[in-house]
Amino acid sequence: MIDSFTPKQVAVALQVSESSVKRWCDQGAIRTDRTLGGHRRIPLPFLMEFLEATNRRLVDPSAIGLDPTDLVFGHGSSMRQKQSLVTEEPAMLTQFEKALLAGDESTCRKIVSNWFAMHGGITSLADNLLSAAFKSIGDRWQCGTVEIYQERRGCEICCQLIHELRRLLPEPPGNAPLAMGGTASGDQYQLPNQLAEIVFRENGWRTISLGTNIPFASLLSAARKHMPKVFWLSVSHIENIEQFVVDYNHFAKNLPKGVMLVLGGQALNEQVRPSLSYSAHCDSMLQLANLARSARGSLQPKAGHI
Ligand code: B12
Repeated sequence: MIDSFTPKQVAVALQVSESSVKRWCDQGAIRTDRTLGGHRRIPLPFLMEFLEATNRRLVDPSAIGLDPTDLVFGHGSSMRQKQSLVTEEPAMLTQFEKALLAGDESTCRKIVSNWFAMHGGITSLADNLLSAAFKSIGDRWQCGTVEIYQERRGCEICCQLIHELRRLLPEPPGNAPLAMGGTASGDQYQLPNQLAEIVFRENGWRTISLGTNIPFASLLSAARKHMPKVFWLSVSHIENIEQFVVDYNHFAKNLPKGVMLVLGGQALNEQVRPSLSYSAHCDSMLQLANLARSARGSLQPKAGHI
């Protein structure tokens, strides 16, 4: 995976001068590491942070070893193609789905890294690449044109890649607010739960993912023990709706005061949602990221109270 870059590489990737990048490093706009010899090095997560904070995109990702046009078109792609990476996303999605079904982990890794870098974070990767690819795989599984093992192997590959991205994120500060979550009994869906965790982490939260398929009583024990500011519940599958509503609402009612309960997942349709009590519901990881940012902002100590 990608590690860290020199100011010169980053300057070429952003199509700005090297001195601008060095200035941003020295001003703290781009968090920077130093080599033993004192040279500036910019780790990928810090570059991502900068892109997101300043609403910039990589103009030439190949300067930091990423080149989606190579993946989509093969070598020798024209400058015009390089300048319109966003319009190539449908082709990347098709290629990703193919690679997932073929079990081609290395192509999947390249596409995931490129998408992550192009968008400066996990949300678009989750909403526009992973969710879309698995939706199509699910439809093909239903039609019988995809083997069960191909779908499962695709999930294994993605779990692995998400784990690798997680390692790239900076450690949250010890005093950051805590978000905790997981899935309830009968829900075995790992990807959305892992992605929700990374969204919080990427937005400066400490996180505890409890994993999948956990009885509500045990989710409640975890919340009481660790007292998170936010508890996310990812709901992709409900075995018995009536039972779920009873168990869920008991859980929600008994959560310690002050814990914000945030729901998401494709099983929470219009039929189920009105019967549940919660603090917020998000349809996408983009919405969750916005919530994570604003909830964190409202928890920051005010000036003079530090
Ligand atoms: C992979 C998969 C599985 C795997 C999961 C493996 C694993 N280790 O995670 C396994 C094998 C468990 C599985 C089993 C089943 N599956 Co399945 N599965 C899928 C598949 C292909 C992909 C789901 C996925 O992981 N997507 C990737 C995530 C990232 O995307 P997402 O779910 O769209 O989530 C996005 C948003 O909803 C939101 N979001 C999601 N969760 C959360 C949480 C929070 C907090 C927030 C804020 C946002 C959020 O953000 C995400 C990113 O945009 C879907 C197809 C599809 N259309 O999704 C079928 C699908 C969901 N499965 C289906 C079925 C029928 C089943 C089974 C009932 C099959 C069976 N007969 O056994 C079982 C039930 C399992 C169970 N008890 O949990 C059907 C459901 C049909 C329906 N509407 O009822 C689908 C739609 C396939 C299909 N086309 O028929 N499945």
